[in-house]
Amino acid sequence: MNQKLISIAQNFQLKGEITAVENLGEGFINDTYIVKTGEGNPKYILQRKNKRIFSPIPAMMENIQKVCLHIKKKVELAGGDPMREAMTLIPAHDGKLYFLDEDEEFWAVCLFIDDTIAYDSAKTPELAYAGGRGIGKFQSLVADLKEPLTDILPGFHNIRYRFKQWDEILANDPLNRKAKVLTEIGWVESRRNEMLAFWENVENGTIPTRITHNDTKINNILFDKKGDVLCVIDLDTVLNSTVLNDFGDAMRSYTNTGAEDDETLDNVSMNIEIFRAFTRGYLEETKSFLTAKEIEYLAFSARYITFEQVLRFLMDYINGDKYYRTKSASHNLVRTRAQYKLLQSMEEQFDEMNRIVQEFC
Ligand code: GN1
Ligand code: MG
Repeated sequence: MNQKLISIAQNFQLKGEITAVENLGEGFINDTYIVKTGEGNPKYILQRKNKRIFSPIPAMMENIQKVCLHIKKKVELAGGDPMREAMTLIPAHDGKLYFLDEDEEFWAVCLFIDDTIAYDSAKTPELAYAGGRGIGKFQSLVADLKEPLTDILPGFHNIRYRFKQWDEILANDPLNRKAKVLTEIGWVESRRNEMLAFWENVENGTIPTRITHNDTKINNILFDKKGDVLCVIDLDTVLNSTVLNDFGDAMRSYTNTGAEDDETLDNVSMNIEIFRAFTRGYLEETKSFLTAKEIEYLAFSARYITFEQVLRFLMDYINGDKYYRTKSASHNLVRTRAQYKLLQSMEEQFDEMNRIVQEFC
């Protein structure tokens, strides 16, 4: 067993003796492990937080703690179980929400919630409906959190900022990859004005900003065995932004009939029945507080976030794969093409997506 990981975990206020530290999941950004502490004791999630992406990490952990404590309070008031329906951060022995190791890497621990299921895709409308309610409920639970959050990811879902990065990276073209992807660059450029025009509504306040999750992939939600959403996890990206990011990013993962990095493009398309079910669940929880503008752009947000992902994967490919963890030299390009196929499918079904939103709002 990895002695280094054990000694890192020992810096946190854990119950019992550590018996194992094992790899968990395949995150693109953080390194994640499960810490076991023997019969009768809880399990824990240990993560090395990526300081090259989230900065500063202590402020990020404060953001997460504010959101967790707020949700716990509301779950308790509603008679729920705050240890299962909200994440619980475990402090280090010095009371901090992180531990800084000798290599200046940041580590954090939270409680592992047992008896839950995380899915990588939404195969049934029932699961998508439950997922929609879960994200909607998360947004309504944090809607009245008044404490300010630190922006530890400036410009995260801001397409103006993403285009600025894009223009710089394309101008540098460090590995001379640009010439190989002129078609793909055209996909991004031909949508530049449309995407910037949408984002202007957020910049000028026509679309309000609220506390949002910003990484609502289906595997960032824990379901219980009955198929209901128990707890929304992976709160690194909680920020003040638009709820549309959460809806859009969820649709990017839930509705995809293929994988995010599918090499067989025929596998990839948007499943409109999954879109319908998620939208129904989401609006049940949120239509009481969403504005007419937010509802107007709900369907478009799926295109927006999927477009942004095409741009981010392609930009990372051109930049030499510095952001996302990749499994091969072309991985980011494969992801780009697969996400573009999904985007096209959304564009084709856009009228129907808008009709569905109207049906449930
Ligand atoms: C990253 O951390 P993870 O794997 O849940 C990324 C998201 C992307 C996603 C692509 C902080 O999410 O924005 O949409 O990969 N997170 C960050 O699947 O960049
Ligand atoms: Mg994440």
